Amino acid sequence: VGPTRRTAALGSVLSLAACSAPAQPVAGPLPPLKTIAPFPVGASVMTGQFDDPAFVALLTSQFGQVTAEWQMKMEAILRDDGGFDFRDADAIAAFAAARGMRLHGHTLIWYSQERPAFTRIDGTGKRFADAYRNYILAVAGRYRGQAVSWDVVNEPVAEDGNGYRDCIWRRNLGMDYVARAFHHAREADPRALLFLNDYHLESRPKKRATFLALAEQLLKAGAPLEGVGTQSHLLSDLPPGAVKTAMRDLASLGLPIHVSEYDCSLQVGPFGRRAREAAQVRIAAEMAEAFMSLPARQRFAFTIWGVRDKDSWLRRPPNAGDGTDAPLMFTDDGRPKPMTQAFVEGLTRG
Ligand code: 9MR
Repeated sequence: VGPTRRTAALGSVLSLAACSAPAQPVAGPLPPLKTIAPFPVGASVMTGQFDDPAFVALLTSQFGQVTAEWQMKMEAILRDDGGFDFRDADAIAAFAAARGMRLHGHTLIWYSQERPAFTRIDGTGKRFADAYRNYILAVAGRYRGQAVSWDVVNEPVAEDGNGYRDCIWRRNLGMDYVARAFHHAREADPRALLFLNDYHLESRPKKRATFLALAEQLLKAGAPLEGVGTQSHLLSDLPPGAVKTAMRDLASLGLPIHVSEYDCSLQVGPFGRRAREAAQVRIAAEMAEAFMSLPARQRFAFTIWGVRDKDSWLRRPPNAGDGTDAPLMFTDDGRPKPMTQAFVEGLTRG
């Protein structure tokens, strides 16, 4: 029986090692993120999640701010006929208001949100410019007094950091589309803090430099740019130190910084699940330390792009890979993870 049992035991060990088990939850409780961090901690949300009591309980106990994951974008708000549909956006705003959570607006102008209401008037000059202004006034105006901030322009920098993206906004308004958006947002809401937001600013120094150059041009031209958003969709291959260097560069403008969409994917990284999880833990600690090293007035907020791993966009097609990614701070059943513990501990070391 000996060998048989040994083989069976070995077999079960191997199959355990081979299956990509979700990250182990942290043993023992952690203080809620919103009580321990000396800055607002946010999460992205979708209205469908509000019917899930476990989600709502976890969200409201851990986070003090929300961003709509997609329902305050043009794709949700702007109908093909040019009319507005604010139902989902209003539901998110009402949810936040009812629970005393801050609302961050995301996003007014994004290259990827080309909608029929605009493609129809492509190339019409003043007509296009008027519709552009009208859209921003309508959306930012609707949440005036409630949204504390807006991502006014999202992802303007080219993927490789070489200049700026081509898009319907730029083709019609020139690069001035960015400054215009900020002026219109200011007109709509005199008090919301206005952000320029982009991603891969940690992993691509060139993209970061181009992003910062745009921010500087905007400031020089008198556009009401008031904060920089670094999405921080990180991969577990990010080398040590990259986060700190990026944070220091981004802080050089003196503006508040929003880590606006943090997650850390295990789909890319060192060989093996364990090594990737270890990198994810190290990166979470570095993020906390880097954010804490900013002067308090520059720590606008730290937002995580989802709550539980199963809520992540990286678990949904077409971005799900093999379906086992675990990029967020809580397990599928709502428990904090090693990366969460590392983040909390990193807060005290910044
Ligand atoms: O996670 C978001 C996903 O649910 C939406 O379908 C998608 C399109 O609206 O946008 C995703 O969020 C993106 C964010 O708005 C901007 N930065 C990248 C995010 C992940 O793709």
